[in-house]
Amino acid sequence: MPFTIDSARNIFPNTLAADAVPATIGRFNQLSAEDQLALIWFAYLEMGKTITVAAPGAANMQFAQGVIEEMLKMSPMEQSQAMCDLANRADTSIARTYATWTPNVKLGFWYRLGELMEEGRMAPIPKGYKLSANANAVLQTIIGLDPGQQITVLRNAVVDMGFDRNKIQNFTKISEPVSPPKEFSQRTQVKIEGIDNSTITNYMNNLNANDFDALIQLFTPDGGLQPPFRRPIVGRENILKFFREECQNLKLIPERGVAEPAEDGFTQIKVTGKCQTPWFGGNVGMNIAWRFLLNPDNKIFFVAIDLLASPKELLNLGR
Ligand code: ECH
Ligand code: GLY
Ligand code: GLY
Repeated sequence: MPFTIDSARNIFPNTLAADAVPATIGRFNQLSAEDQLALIWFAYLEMGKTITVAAPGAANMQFAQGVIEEMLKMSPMEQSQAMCDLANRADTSIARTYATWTPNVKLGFWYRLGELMEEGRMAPIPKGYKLSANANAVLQTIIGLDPGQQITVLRNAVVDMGFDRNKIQNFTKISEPVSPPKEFSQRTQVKIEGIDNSTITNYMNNLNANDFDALIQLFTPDGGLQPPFRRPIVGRENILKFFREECQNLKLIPERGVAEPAEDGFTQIKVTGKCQTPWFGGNVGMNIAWRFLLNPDNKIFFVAIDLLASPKELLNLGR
């Protein structure tokens, strides 16, 4: 039977993903808006002791600027309400605008609000706010996760806030501009123990160079890409859009892999290694697996990116 995107998702089934992330997000979503915001504040402070987040680029911030200025004019009570509305996914004009932003714009917005809260220009999480018992339990879970999982929980919490975009008519996404790919002289070449497939190395090198036009050529027209904890994105046009909106300035550091024949002349390849986000740079190395399915022409029919449960999983290349 020929592969479908659905059947391709099951290659290398014993890959252990960090299920703690969706489980924690599920518990987080049950909390009140006040608890959610305070919990993130405490988690952010706690993480700040060991890892530093980079300031968002100016290009990224310009889109959030209007809402930030609008909020600066509000009374502290109204500011707190606007933040709760975002966490509650309420139908307000700010929560609608927020919904149109790509993840990096949303993260940049909260980064700036955090700064303003510290400066006393935005309503803070009240000193001595007492988390509910459930919220405190979620906070303790987050503190116990490894840094790559912690920042994934925070990112997902921020991405999920705002009004439901599916309920907005004439929805247009607001994204930071795409910077040009790296000069050839500036590019790096990965080396992956056990893998000498040109599609795989080109995938890593093109993504590291922000060369999304070259990168997308490696996929079949009906190919799919499954980011961590998400449904597959299918078709070249959609995948290219995802690369431009969410994948600038990532650093992929694949370490080792295994390649083996699959049905119908396809090849399945699993690679493990690290990935860094521009938000935390070398401070946080996420443990990642890439599960590729290549067609007989050596094009990518499917790739899943998994956030691994533990560093031990980096050595798990069996089936
Ligand atoms: C404050 C209190 C009130 C509420 C809030 C606050 C602010 C919170 C802030 C949080 C900032 C969090 C950040 C998180 C960033 C996380 C980034 C991650 C990136 C992961 C990327 C991966 C890439 C994988 C991929 C690979 C591929 O091969 C293909 C593409 C792709 C405190 C005010 C809210 C400010 C900055 C987790 C894994 C490898 C799939 C992308
Ligand atoms: N500071 C990281 C970013 O703007 O993506
Ligand atoms: N940019 C990270 C992700 O899609 O999970």
